[in-house]
Amino acid sequence: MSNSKDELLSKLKSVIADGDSDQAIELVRQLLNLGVNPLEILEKALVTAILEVGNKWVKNEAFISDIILAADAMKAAMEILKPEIVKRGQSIKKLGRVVLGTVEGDIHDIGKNIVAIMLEAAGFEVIDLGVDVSPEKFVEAVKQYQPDVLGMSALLTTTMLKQKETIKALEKANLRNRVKIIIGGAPTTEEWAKEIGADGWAPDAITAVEVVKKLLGIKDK
Ligand code: B1M
Repeated sequence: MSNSKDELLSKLKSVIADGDSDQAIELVRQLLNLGVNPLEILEKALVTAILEVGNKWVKNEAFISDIILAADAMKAAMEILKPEIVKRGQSIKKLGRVVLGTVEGDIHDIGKNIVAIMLEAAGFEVIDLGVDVSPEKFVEAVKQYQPDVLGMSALLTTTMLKQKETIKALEKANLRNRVKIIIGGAPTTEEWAKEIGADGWAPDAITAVEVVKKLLGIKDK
């Protein structure tokens, strides 16, 4: 079992890197049928595949089109994994509502989508605003959905400035104190979060869930 599991994980990683969505879906189904934990599939095959292609791109060993295809295959695989992850973490009572989005000018959504899945699995209601979300749209969403937490993801050093702008826009709209704010994304740091007046920061999706719980005073049983 462990051999075929490892083989399938490695095959899945390479078909995602090759951008083959159909094969990726098929392999995820096979791994789930073998009883492999969906989080293990996510980390060991999906995330490693996209980072490997990304590293090749940085070294001029891959084209941006390769990353786009790999990201599409990863998304197709995630569609199958998501319900499994959420099912395993299901809690009866919703712990709170989180509005989430990638900031304006930024279309990276793989990390944000993983954060959304983990939050849902932990029992939060997640309203995902998608990518390229302007400060105005975040402000409107806080008015409309009245979330407990607002989450902003940014993957570019240029777009992380939009996290700051959004907090300023919330202050201007007198909404800042109505919502806790968590930020994340590869170029962000805890210092940046403090500097812009966010309430929390997380380097990865698992920590994001812990931080959101902490911000809302939710203790694990
Ligand atoms: Co882009 N890209 N990209 N890219 N891309 C990076 C980010 C880059 C670091 C690559 C590099 O040069 N080394 C670089 C940014 C440099 C910088 O600003 N410092 C870069 C660049 C330059 C660009 C373009 C400008 C390239 C171009 O067009 N010339 C362009 C910009 C487009 C735009 O947004 N306007 C661009 C485009 C793209 C693609 C479309 C091809 C594709 C995105 C596809 C998609 O997302 N649908 C892409 C990808 C895939 C990457 C890399 C290779 C991988 C990003 C990723 O998905 N990581 C990336 C290089 C890298 O990171 N090594 C790169 C995996 C993911 C699981 O991790 O997103 O970090 P991550 O999320 C983690 C944590 O950060 C955290 O939890 C997640 C899960 O554990 N987290 C949060 C994330 N959000 C959070 C929110 C939270 C809390 C935690 O609270 C709310």
